[in-house]
Amino acid sequence: MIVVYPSRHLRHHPPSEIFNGVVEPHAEVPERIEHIKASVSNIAGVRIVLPKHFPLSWIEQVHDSGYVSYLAEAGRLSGNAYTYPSVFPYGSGENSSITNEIARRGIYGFDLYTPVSNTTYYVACASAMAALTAASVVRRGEMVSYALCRPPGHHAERSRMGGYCYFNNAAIAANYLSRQGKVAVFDIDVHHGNGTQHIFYERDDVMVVNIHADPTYKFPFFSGFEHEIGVGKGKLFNKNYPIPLGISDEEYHPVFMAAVKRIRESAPQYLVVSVGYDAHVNDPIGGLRLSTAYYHRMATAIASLHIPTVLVQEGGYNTGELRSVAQSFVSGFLDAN
Ligand code: OKP
Ligand code: ZN
Repeated sequence: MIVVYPSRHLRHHPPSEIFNGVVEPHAEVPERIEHIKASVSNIAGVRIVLPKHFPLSWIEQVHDSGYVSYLAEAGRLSGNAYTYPSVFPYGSGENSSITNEIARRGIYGFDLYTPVSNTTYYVACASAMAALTAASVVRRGEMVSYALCRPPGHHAERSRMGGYCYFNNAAIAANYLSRQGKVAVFDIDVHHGNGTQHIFYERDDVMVVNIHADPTYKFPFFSGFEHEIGVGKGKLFNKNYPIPLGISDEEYHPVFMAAVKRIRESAPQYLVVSVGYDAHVNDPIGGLRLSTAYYHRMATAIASLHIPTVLVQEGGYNTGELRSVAQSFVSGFLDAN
């Protein structure tokens, strides 16, 4: 398995996140990817590579160009301090003519978890390039590849950052592969991948299947409900499986297998998996109770689909557990193949 490691992620270290007015240390820390990389590099059959460069047009097919340039410009204005949205977020920045810098921070972001500094654009590009590199490996004929994306991506919409995400790495990979045939995205991060849903909501060439903690109680709160099924020709090409907080392997499994069946039935040529390790029992923010061994079982079931698959890293915040959870997941994939 080729594993793509974007080493520039080490330049990304937001100090804090603000939830409901309270400042907390930022959960999305550099050690996450260092632990995952260290553990998977010990598995026989894994080869670690650096991202290759792809044209920026692959980012701009998924993200609004005003948003992409905002990320670069806001970073230059911030210097090496991180700036946060300073007005209440409203609406979407698509085709926005607003130039005021304070207002723009509210247009192009939807929360206070996702600050911008002068390294943000650069590290977000590298993370997207890692996803594209992994997608190109599968396009060349490998059955599986794994992009250790950081920052993560699945909350980033076409023109808004949020949930620690700037560019939607999984959506960028899926859109790239969609030029070859039908694609499915399977998001198993504990949080709803609202950005991926938003980006493909009107498309029938990329099916999006999401299994996550009920957004009534968990981030992103505003999206991820069962009635969100896509619009226009995208109708029925979006499927959400919200699940109650606190559930463990045996209760999760039937829902997971229903999602797998849905993917099998859509018969995609490629699969992109948004992999979060934050549904694990010891994750500090997830709220579910999956075991380390269950990650092996999930990987086996996904690999049994026999669809060329790009794994894209999203969340997972217990830095003490990430080594064993990643090891369980990746070896599940390799054992099945
Ligand atoms: C990003 B990804 C705890 C609140 C955490 C933000 C969650 C972002 C998750 N202080 N809220 O999907 O793993
Ligand atoms: Zn998550």
